[in-house]
Amino acid sequence: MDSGLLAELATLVGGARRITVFTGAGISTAAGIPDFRGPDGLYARVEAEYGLPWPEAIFDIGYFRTRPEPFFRFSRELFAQDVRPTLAHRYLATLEGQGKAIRIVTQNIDMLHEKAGSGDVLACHGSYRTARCLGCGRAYGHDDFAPALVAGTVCRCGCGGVIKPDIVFFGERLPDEFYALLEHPPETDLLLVLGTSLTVQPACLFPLRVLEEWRVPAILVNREPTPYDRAFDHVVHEDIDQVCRELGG
Ligand code: CNA
Repeated sequence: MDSGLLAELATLVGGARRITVFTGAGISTAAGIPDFRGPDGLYARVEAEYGLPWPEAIFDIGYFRTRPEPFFRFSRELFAQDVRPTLAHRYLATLEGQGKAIRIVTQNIDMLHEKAGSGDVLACHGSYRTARCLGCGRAYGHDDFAPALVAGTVCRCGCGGVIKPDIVFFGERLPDEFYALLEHPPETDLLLVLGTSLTVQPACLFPLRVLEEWRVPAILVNREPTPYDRAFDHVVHEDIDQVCRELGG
């Protein structure tokens, strides 16, 4: 990164007491989890590889009810390997350790922010922490269905129904807490957006609402341009880990 820009970003992060962070799949690609829309992303290959009628069907609730196999095959990619937080996940946890209030809203379902030690994380698209049977409604904890995730097989309840991890699929509502944040974005000194194409609604509206409400400096780090680059004061089209490393992570 250009040294002038680096100095400016370092000053912004160093001077902020409260930082709102919005993350997407790009913060986890260095951990070995493919993103959706990047050049090597999941959507570029799943349609043919998993026999899907359209790429997003893998996370479509209507499609999942008729054919859950592709989703569990994808889940295996996440759980069959030892996925660890990236340098950027750890950097955010370190900032919190320095006494800053770091409020993270993530679109990711991989739970890597929590694994890195961040304490204030809203997974707005849910996670694999809990699950529910689509047949009888029985609730499950992660350990109950983890073996099936590792095996890549469809998780089944005692009643025969499919157990669906509490991930927000296309066609499902986001958690109430997300809509509350959208209405009242947390007070903040700086907005940091990392690794997202900013194309999935309504999640991608969150950083825009933060800016509308608080008019604070905003930094976007994403390899590729997004539809909202112009809303940010600083846009860095580089690797997230590299940027965080240069910032002292
Ligand atoms: P996306 O649409 O796939 O966009 C990811 C963006 O990250 C792309 O624009 C890439 O250019 C960029 N990117 C990838 N790697 C890097 C890197 N190392 N450095 C900088 N930029 C990088 O993903 P979004 O998060 O925007 O879309 C939201 C979806 C993706 C949510 O519903 C997620 O649940 C879902 N998703 C999550 C995961 C995960 O939990 N790790 C993985 C894949 C998809």
